[in-house]
Amino acid sequence: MSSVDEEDIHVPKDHPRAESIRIRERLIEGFKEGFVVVAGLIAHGRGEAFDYILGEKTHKFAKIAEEAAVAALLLAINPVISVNGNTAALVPHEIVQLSKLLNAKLEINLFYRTKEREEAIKKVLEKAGAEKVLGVGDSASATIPELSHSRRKVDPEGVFIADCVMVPLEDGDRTIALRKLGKQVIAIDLNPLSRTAQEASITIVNNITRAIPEMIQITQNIIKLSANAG
Ligand code: PTJ
Repeated sequence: MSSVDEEDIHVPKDHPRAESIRIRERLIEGFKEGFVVVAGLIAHGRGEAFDYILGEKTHKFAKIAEEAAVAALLLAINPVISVNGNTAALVPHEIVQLSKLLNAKLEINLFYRTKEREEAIKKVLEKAGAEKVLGVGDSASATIPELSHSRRKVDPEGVFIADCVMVPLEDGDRTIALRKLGKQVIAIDLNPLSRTAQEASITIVNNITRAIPEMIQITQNIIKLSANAG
């Protein structure tokens, strides 16, 4: 489920690329609603190309990384999931569900930060069930040293004090800066050669539209196992 009503998207069901087109349409809708940036559409095209080459499926290496990421987030004292425009467009319900299961905070962090986009993404997440969204307006009052762009602004209750941060679909600078601060960084990035993918502590080379639902499943399995063991 996305923030966009699937009924509004007229993709013929029998189209051989129907799923890919539907996913693309979510970005377009997010763009029309003002919370996805033009560069987000370009980034999606790059992701699509890698996904196509990788066979549009979850590889074993991705599944292992997803399991490691869930374990790291469950073991963290202050886990945070960072959300940008593309993530909000592609997996709003799933990212909220995962944050609740993992007891991880949700923080908006944008490369192209504007008040309007922050508010729009906050609304998308709240509509998807989020109770608290960090990083909006004046609450992003702390700063990550060494970063000159808007991603340096973080929430003192969130990324600033986090020991483990998941950063889906990011550019590399912040990952490097967060690692220098001693934080564990989990990347979701279809480009295994990107600086984010190369610099993160754990890199999930998979489409976020598959990775997050799979991480939900992995978390639910772990919770069930520990309930049975306890
Ligand atoms: O919403 P903002 O202002 O924070 O801006 C977001 C973008 C995505 C524009 C910004 O973070 C950016 O410019 O990112 P990059 O540097 O283009 O990196 C995005 C990475 O995500 C690229 O390596 C893409 O291959 C990858 N990617 C794109 N779509 C997906 C993806 N990885 C996983 N799943 C996808 N669906």
